[in-house]
Amino acid sequence: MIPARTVIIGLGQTGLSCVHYCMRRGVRPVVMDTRTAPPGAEQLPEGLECHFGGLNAGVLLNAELIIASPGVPLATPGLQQAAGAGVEIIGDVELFLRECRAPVIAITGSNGKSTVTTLVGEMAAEAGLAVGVGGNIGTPALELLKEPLNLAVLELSSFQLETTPGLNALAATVLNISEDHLDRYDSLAHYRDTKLGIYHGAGLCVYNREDGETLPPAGSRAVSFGLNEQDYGRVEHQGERWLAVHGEPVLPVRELRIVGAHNQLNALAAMALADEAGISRTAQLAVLRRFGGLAHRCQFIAEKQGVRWINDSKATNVGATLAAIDGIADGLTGRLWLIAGGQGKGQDFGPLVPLLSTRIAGMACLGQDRAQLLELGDNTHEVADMSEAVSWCAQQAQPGDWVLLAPACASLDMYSSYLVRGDHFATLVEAL
Ligand code: UMA
Ligand code: ADP
Repeated sequence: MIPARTVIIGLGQTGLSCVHYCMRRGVRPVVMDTRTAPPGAEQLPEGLECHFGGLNAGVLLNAELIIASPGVPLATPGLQQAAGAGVEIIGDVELFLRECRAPVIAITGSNGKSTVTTLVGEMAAEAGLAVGVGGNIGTPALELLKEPLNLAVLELSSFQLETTPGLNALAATVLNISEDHLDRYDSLAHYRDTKLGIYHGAGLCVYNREDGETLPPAGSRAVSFGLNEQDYGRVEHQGERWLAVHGEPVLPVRELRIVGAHNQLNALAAMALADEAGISRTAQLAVLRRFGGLAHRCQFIAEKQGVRWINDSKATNVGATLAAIDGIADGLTGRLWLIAGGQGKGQDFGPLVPLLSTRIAGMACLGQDRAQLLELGDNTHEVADMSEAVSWCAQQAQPGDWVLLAPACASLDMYSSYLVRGDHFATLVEAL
């Protein structure tokens, strides 16, 4: 039941999906956004009460239910005040769960979420299930209610988990924890604890035994994935390395199209989740054999004058950039040129320093936080924008070298999303 006095905060994709959901249930919500001209305003139904340019504390205090978009922290003073006065505040995912009758597989982590979410979704479809895939990956969860489902696969950000108290997933995973979103959380521990909320009420917790920060609470029913033989892991078999389940080899790593140890972990996590949903191994392996990876994740763009150009625009934190560099290492014989920069979100870029003196020949630094990157080594170079970054790398690189866009930063200072950033890079490379 949606109460009559419902307030929706945020007019992005999530907020709009919540407005439509309420309207379909006969409730006309009040809409607020802290921005003066929020992007979805033109798509609102006529005559809704709207407050833009800030939150209206009086209306919030009088609400029966507040639905907050992920971009709005619960720590926002107006929300704190309303929560203090006993007003219920939830997010779109909680609203979805209250209506969804299908079991839910829930996926979070600093990196690899979209890859694992897509793998599990494709495995379920391959097994013939009516599966809905949504959440942080791009389709707001409420959109999934439009079709009858027998499984929902949700990618959840820490922002969404803040407002999802009743998850109770069939199986849930925290893939890994590394620094991200420290402009929103006061510490890494706070960010991690928010992510670990995904295990709340889960039938099975799938954790990364290589990363102690992903451990579920004591007493949980749990299984792990990692690179040794245990649970979901790897073994040597017939002279090569295989993915394995409880020590039994199931697929030679060579047959995976996604590369790098991080993607082997992603595949293992996906298998663990899919097993809990009763998806056959045959369906799982068919997907693992054909899935070539998502766009903007270590995506090969072009070879120009013997130089390979790779787009990993989705690397929006340092952990992802490190994984991308590791992932492509096997095929690289020449030097590596990196393009990085954008919004650093309060991260420590220190982990890039050892790479600048070993594996990275030079780094073009752009965007809002480029000064922090420039000071990491002698082989950094300031550029004004992506166009200059691509030209500089093209001048430096010799045949056999690779150029990688893996910015370790969000794109929002220069682009509307990482997708637009990656597309711009690809266009510039194609034009070389
Ligand atoms: N904003 C305001 N004031 C408001 C409301 C929003 O300034 O009152 C700003 C936010 O700070 C943010 C932007 O508007 O910069 C968008 O926020 P939003 O909550 O309206 O976002 P949506 O368009 O609803 O998209 C959200 C997710 N975005 C965020 O969490 C910021 C999308 O994840 C997700 O795909 C979508 O819901 C559907 O579920 C994107 C993302 O960047 C990919 N996620 C972060 C990440 O992956 O690192 C968490
Ligand atoms: P997310 O949805 O969490 O951002 P993606 O699957 O879109 O994750 O991958 C984003 C980037 O993170 C990739 O381009 C890659 O560089 C890196 N990455 C992917 N999987 C992992 C992993 N398991 N561990 C560390 N980094 C990863």
